[in-house]
Amino acid sequence: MNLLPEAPAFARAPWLAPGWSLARRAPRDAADSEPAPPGPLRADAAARVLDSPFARDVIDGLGLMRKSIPATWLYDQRGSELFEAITGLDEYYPSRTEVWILQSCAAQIAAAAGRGATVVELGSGSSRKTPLLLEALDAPAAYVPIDISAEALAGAVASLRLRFPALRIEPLVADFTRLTHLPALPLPAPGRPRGRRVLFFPGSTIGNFTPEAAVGLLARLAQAAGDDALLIVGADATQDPRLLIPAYDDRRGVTAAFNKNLLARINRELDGDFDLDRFDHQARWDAQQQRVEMHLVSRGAQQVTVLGRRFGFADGETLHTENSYKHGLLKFRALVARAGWAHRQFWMDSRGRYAVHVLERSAA
Ligand code: AVJ
Repeated sequence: MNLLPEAPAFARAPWLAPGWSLARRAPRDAADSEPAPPGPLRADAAARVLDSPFARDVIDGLGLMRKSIPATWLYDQRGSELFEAITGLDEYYPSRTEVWILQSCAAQIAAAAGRGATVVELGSGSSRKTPLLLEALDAPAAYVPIDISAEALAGAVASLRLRFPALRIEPLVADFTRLTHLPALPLPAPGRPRGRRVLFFPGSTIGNFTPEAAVGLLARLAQAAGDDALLIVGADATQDPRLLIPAYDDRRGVTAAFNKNLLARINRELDGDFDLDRFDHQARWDAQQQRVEMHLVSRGAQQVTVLGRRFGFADGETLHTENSYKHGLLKFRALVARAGWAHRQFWMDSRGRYAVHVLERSAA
C-alpha cells in the first residue's frame, strides 16, 4: 500500500474557499419551470405524482415500522447545493482528503490506466475532481460523465470543454445504479490509440449502499465495463466516532439543513405538510454495521400528511434518511472481490481516514 505523509491544512485550498461556487445550471425545460399550482394537487395531477418513483419511495418509507426513505432523494438541486457546501466544512474531512490523495497519486493512476483511456465517471455531479485525473492521463480518448441531473451535467460539461478543448466529452443522463451496459467506446481519432476503460467513482458514494447492494452494483459495473477495465473508487475509511459525528452534524448546521431539505422537498413536490421546526437532525454511528446514519427525530407526537395520506410520528420516533458505510480495508477488499474485482493498489492518508483504490477485473 502507499501511505501518504500527513495531509496539510486545507482551509485555504481554492476548492474549499468560503465563496465556493456551483457549476452553472442549464435552463430547465419550460414544462419543468412552470410554477406549481397553488393549494392541493388536482386529482389527475395527484395520480400522476403518486406514480412517480419519489412518491412511491416516500409513501412506502413512511409506512414502515422503522420509517426510512432512500438517500438518493436528498439530492435535488437544493440538496446538491447543500452537499456541495458540506464538502467545504472544516468538519467534513472526506472531500478534501480525497482531493489531496488524488493529487498525490494521479501520476500512478495514469500509469495504470495507460494511453488513450476512456474515463467513465459514475454520478459525476459537478465533475469537480475529474480534472485531477484527466490532467494526469496520457492522451485520454474520451470522458463520459454519467449523472441523473441533466442540469449538473450541462454545467460540468461546459466548464470541462473550456478546460480540455481537445477532449471528446459524451455526457450521459442516467441513473448509474440502474445501468446494465455502458455506451460503446467511442472510436479513437485516427492515429490515436484505443486504451482501456477507466471507471471513476470518487466521493465515497459507494458508502451509501449496503454491502449487499454495493456488491451488486460493482458486479454490474464489472459486467458493463468489459474485460480490461479499471475501477478507481474513493472510500471513506474512518471508524472513529469522534471524527465521524461532527462530520455529519456540523456546528453551522449545514448538514442539518441538508437532511431537512428532504422534508421541504416532500412538502414542495408531494403536497406534504411537514413542519421542519418539529424535526431534529441526528447523526449516529453504528459500530456493528460500520456506518453513520442520518435521521430526522420527531419533536413530540405529530401527524403529517403527504399526498392526502396521514402518517403518525411518536415523540422521538425517527425517519432514517441516509447510510454512509465506512468499511475497514479487509472488509472493502472482500466486498470488491465478491463483485469480481481484484484490488490492485490503494492510497491512504497517514491518519487512515480515506482511501482511493485501483481495482481491475479479476479473471472469471
Ligand atoms: C455523498 C454519500 C458521500 O455519506 O459522506 C455528507 C453524503 N451526507 N453529509 C457522505 C453526506 C451527509 C456523503 N456522500
